[in-house]
Amino acid sequence: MRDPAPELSAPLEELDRELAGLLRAELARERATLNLIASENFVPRALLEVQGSVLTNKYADGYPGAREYDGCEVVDEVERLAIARACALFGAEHANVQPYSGASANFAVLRALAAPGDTVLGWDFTHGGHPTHYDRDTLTGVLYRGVTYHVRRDDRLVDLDEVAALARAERPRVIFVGWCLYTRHLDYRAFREIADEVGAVLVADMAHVSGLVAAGMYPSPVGIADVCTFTTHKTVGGGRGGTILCRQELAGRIDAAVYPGSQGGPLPHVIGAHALAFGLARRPAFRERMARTLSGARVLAGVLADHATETRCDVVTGGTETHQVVLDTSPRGVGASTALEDLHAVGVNANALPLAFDPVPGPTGSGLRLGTAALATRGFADAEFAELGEILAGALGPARGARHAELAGRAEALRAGFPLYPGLG
Ligand code: DSN
Repeated sequence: MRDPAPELSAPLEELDRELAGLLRAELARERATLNLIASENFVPRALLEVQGSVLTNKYADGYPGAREYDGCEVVDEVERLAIARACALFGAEHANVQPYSGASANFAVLRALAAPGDTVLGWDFTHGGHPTHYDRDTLTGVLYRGVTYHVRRDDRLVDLDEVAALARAERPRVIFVGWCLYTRHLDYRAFREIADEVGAVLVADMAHVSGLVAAGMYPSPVGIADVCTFTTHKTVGGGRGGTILCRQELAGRIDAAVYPGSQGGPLPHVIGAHALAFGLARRPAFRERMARTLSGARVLAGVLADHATETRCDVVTGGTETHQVVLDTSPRGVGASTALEDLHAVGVNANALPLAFDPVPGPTGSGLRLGTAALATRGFADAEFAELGEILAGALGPARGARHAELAGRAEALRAGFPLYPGLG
C-alpha cells in the first residue's frame, strides 16, 4: 500500500542526513568530554523521548481547562501533572510550568508584580547575580529601573548590609535574590525581612540550586519569597525551560503575565518533560544523585585548594556548599579564558565568568566556574571527582602544556567508566 505521507514516518537519517550528522556529532562531543559547565546537565533518555514526542504538534494557548484550541484534553492532563508534581516537589501552592526559559519566567514575574518604571533591586552580574534581575541589556532594565547589590570584598559573601541600605534608599518594588556564580548558602529570611521593611516583593531565582532545594540540600526560599523562579535544566536535570512557583493568591496574576502577558502558546513537549523531571526528582535516586553532586563539589574544591600554589588559582570562599566550585585565576595574570583553553585541551568543558573586584575586565574575567551536576548525573562519585581534581590541577599547573597528552588520557579513562547514553546514536 502506498504511504500517503512518507515524510511523517521516515527516520531522520533518511530524511535529512546533514542534520542527522550534526546530532551524531553532538552526541559524540558530549560523550568525549567531561562536562563541568555548572548550568548544564544530562537529561534521561526517556526525557529525550518526551521532548521528541507528538506533544510538539499541539497548540494549547491558555491553561488546562481553558484553552484557545480544541483537542487539548491530553495536553491538559500533561500540564496538570507537571504542575502537581512541581508543587509537591517544592511544597508550593501554585506552579506555572509554561515559561520558555528562566529569563522568560523572570520577565513574567516582573510583569505581574511591578509597573514599568518601578525600581528593581538585583544582584550584580559581575558579583555572581543574573542580568535579567536588573540589567539595561535585558528587558528588565529597559522597562524597570535596575539597582544592584554586591558581595563583600573580604569574604565574597553577599553584603546584606548593602542590600538593606539600598532597599531603604531606593524603595524597590521588587527585590531579586539568586545567583549564577556563588558557592554558599543564602539567608532568604534576611532578604524577607528587608523586603518587608520597605514593602517590596521578594523574588527568589533558584535556577542553579533548584535540584538541591528539591532534595533538601540547600535552603529553600519557597514559602519565604513571594515568588520563586527556576530553570528546569540545571541541577533539576530536566528539559530546557523555566517554572514559577508562588502562593495561590498570586496565581492569577502570574499566569496572566506568562500567557498572554509575555509569551505565546506553551510548548507541550517541554511541559511533558517537566512532568517527567519533577516526578523523577521525588525519587530516592535523585536525592542520592544530589548528595553525590554536593559531595563531589566539596572533593573537587579540596583537591584544587591543595594545588593552589602550583595552579595559581584560588578557590573562592575557600570551598563550597553548592554544586559549584569557583576558581579565581587572577594570580595567573591572564583571564580565565586561558584556563578554559587548558581544560579544553584535556577534554574538560567549563566556563568563565567575571568575579567580584575582578582585575581582568570583560565578560569572562578571572572566574573559572566548575559545576558537578552533569558528571554526578553521569555517575561520578567522590573518587572520580578526586581524580578529576588532579587532572584539572595538572592542566592548570606549571607544566600544563607538556602534560596535556597524559592528562587527556586520564580524562578519557575516567569517561570510559561512565558511558553516556549507551545504545543511543
Ligand atoms: N546561563 C546560565 C548560567 O550559565 O548560569 C544563567 O542564565
